Amino acid sequence: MSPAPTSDSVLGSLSVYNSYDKTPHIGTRFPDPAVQLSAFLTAPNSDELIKDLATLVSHRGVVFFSNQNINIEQQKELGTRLGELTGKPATSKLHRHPITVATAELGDEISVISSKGALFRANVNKDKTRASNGWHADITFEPIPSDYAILKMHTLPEVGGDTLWASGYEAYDRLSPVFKTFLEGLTARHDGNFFVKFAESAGIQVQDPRGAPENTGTDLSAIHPVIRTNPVTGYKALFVNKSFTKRIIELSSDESDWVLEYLFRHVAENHDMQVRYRWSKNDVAIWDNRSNFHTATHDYTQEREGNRVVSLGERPFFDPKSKSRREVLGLQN
Ligand SMILES: O=C(O)CCC(=O)C(=O)O
Ligand SMILES: [Fe+2]
Repeated sequence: MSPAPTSDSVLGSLSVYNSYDKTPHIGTRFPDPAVQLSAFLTAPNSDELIKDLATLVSHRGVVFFSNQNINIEQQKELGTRLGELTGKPATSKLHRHPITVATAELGDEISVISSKGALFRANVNKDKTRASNGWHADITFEPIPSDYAILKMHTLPEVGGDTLWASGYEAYDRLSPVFKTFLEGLTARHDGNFFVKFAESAGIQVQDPRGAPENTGTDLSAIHPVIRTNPVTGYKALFVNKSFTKRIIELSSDESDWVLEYLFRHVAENHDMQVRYRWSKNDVAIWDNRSNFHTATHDYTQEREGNRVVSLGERPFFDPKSKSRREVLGLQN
């Protein structure tokens, strides 16, 4: 049984705008370019709109807006307010990526996602590895990882360069009850130290601290629960990803490799818990990094570029009393 379309109770004040679900489990789109995020920032009910947007993103995983005029400063403001209005710690600000150079034209709180730039294409597909190796959630190597990310694409190839997202809620919900229980007791090490190696070879300093007092030092690794509770929805999500998660601490290394391999395939191979977005110029995607995964598609040769803001949330936790999305929505397993 698939879920009912996203209800007005989840859309809240955004239900006055036209929107539709891209798939049953993940992705909602506001197709009308008259709906502008920049206008949400100054509307009389601005806080209500932005809080409801954060709630919608947390429920639906990723939300798309068409042809947006939002500028860099506004994108940063939106990134900050999404988390602030949904209760994140006051010390969690916008992330400064370890290899974003402070002198970058747009400042160190913007990641330029570019087909030309070396930074965010570091290690990507240079060995012609499988495309499915790219699945990740942003910066999970940080002790305080991201709540929300906002990406606006301004330069696109005529065709190609789609982005895919997968639901961590649905990934959790599709596991058998005993496997769920087994995973709920476990923690895993996430590692982004390839960025340190990259910084050394490029002769740049690793940013420190990186948007929260806890995100400091040059060992880019952290231990997080394998199943994580999203504090906005209260739902449980799978929280290991192919790019950064290296080891389940409580298992032997062989067991860990085997379980992680299963979980990475579970995310990459269940295309019925994924959504794929074909970008148009100045489209914006906003996603919740706590309970979703995403991956780029390197199938084009023309230029492609966008600007990304990644905000920081809470230290990941697992609440044994939290519920599964399927349980709450009354969907059968
Ligand atoms: O380029 C893309 O499609 C996605 C890049 C990415 O992983 C991100 O913006 O966080
Ligand atoms: Fe990413």
